[in-house]
Amino acid sequence: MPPSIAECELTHLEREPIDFARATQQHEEYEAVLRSLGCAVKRVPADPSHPDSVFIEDTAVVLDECAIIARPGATSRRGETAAVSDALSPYRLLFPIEEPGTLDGGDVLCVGHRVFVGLSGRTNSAGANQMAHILEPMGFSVATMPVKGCLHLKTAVTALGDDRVLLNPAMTAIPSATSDLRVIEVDPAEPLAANVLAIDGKVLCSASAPRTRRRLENEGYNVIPVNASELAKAEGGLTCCSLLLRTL
Ligand code: CIR
Repeated sequence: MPPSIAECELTHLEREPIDFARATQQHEEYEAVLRSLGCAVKRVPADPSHPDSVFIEDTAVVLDECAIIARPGATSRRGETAAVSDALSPYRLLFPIEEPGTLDGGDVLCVGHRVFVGLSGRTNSAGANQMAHILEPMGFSVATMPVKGCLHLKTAVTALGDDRVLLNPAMTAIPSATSDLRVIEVDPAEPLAANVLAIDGKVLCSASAPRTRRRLENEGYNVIPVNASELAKAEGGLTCCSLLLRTL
């Protein structure tokens, strides 16, 4: 993470000072949780000319079959994808989103072979159509979802691992043709709690969302609270600080 994170993009929040040492410590704790779950963590070098580059999720969508290289909706973030393409190219065949499409990885929710693309301030329908053209021949279904009052689709809904999702119904809606997905709703007092990161049945959840954490535990999930308060000041959540890929 570069110290220039202080100049990050902000859409829904007022700028507040970010304590860089604390942000770095929270990011290291996040990496430690990933390692404790069996992940090998590989870092892409921090680039000071890209203040938001710690939010690597937005630069790509990694599936077992391929990786899509995003074309971020914020022009300040377009240059982030080159280093990520280099890091991913040994592992996956890469397909880039091209102009006029824009797409942030944070707007792409994958549940098995179902892919949902949020139409947000960052991702346009040309980007969503390109996703469909790339992925449908590989056996994926691709559908769009609305995004209201938040930055990305995955601020509003994330996958829990099986056919379940954690969702804030005030920010998005599952397409009716996909009503077989099982939905757990966030506690209404915690509107930003839907951004959780599920890894093999364990769920990383923001430490600032204890009520939603209890809801998940009541459903049988093993929840790991993670403190990401400094990155939250940059509108980052738990999914956005990593790209998960299975080594095949
Ligand atoms: C941005 O506005 O692009 C960054 N400040 C935050 C990006 C967070 N990314 C994500 O939730 N996937």
